[in-house]
Amino acid sequence: MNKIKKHDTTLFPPTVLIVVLLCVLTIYAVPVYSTSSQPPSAPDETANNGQRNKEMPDNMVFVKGGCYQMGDIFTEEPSSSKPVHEVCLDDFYAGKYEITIGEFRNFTAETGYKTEAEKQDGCHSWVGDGTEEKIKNHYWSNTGFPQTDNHPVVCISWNDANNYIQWLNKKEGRNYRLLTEAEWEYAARSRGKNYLYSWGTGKPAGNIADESAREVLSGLSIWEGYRDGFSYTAPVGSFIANELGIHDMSGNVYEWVSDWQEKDYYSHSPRENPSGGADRTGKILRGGAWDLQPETARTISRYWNMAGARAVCIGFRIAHPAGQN
Ligand SMILES: [Ca+2]
Repeated sequence: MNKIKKHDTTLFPPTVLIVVLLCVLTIYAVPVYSTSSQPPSAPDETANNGQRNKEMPDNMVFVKGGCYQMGDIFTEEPSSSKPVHEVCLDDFYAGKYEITIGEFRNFTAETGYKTEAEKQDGCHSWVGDGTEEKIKNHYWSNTGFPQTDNHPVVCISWNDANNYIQWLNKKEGRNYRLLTEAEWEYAARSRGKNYLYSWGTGKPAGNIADESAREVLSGLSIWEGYRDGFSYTAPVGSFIANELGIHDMSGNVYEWVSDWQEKDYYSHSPRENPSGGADRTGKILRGGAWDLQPETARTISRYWNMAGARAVCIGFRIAHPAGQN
């Protein structure tokens, strides 16, 4: 187990370490909090315009492709986010929001689909103020904390997310998919800018583990002094969008991407449209969550879990290739 550092360099309390182990299973990188970041690239307000397909739904944001330096450009710390390497991407669309409970409910109502949490032994959840356990009767619409149809759906495995997408494609006649990991980071950094969090270089503007969360879960490691007002998940779009118009990439819920994980993948991944490693034991997650240490929400932080894993911190966002309906 890697040492997990928070910003004061002390280790997390044991309870939080357990949460990370259960909720995330494997710390794939060594998250190191840093307030230092390089100055952002000069904004180019027109660079993302002009090629949107008018038939795409409004909740899909066009992202013009390009090349950027993927990985941990902020520290010298060895991690799976090294080495920094150039990646070039085609145009694509990214969901403006994480998939909501209301959207997922449409899927289950129409198909009778049961998630892996429902069919098996539940969903990793919080118990009391600082312990996490897999609770058998916890699943996407019964998570143990308040949710509305506008909240991001959680307790969703990668397999569940994939099944939702296949249903949506059949229903709408499109080619939705998950973002690749490289697309996710490119979009979270507003087309590859040097942003440590998706909100850019300003003060935090997302639902992360904060003072509000610690009021109900005292064992959390939080962003000290920050209060986002949400103890659990927040309705999607509660915070300002990034420069591309995409909400909640840093924080709220971890987002499954399409890539399989692979040790040292960044050392040999292809430059053009990388689509993931060869080790089919786990899928990559990005963006951190409402209940995890704030550094998990960094744009360059990488984690993975089994494709069947589910937890109250895990949901997903959809994507679509450009040039197709
Ligand atoms: Ca919060």
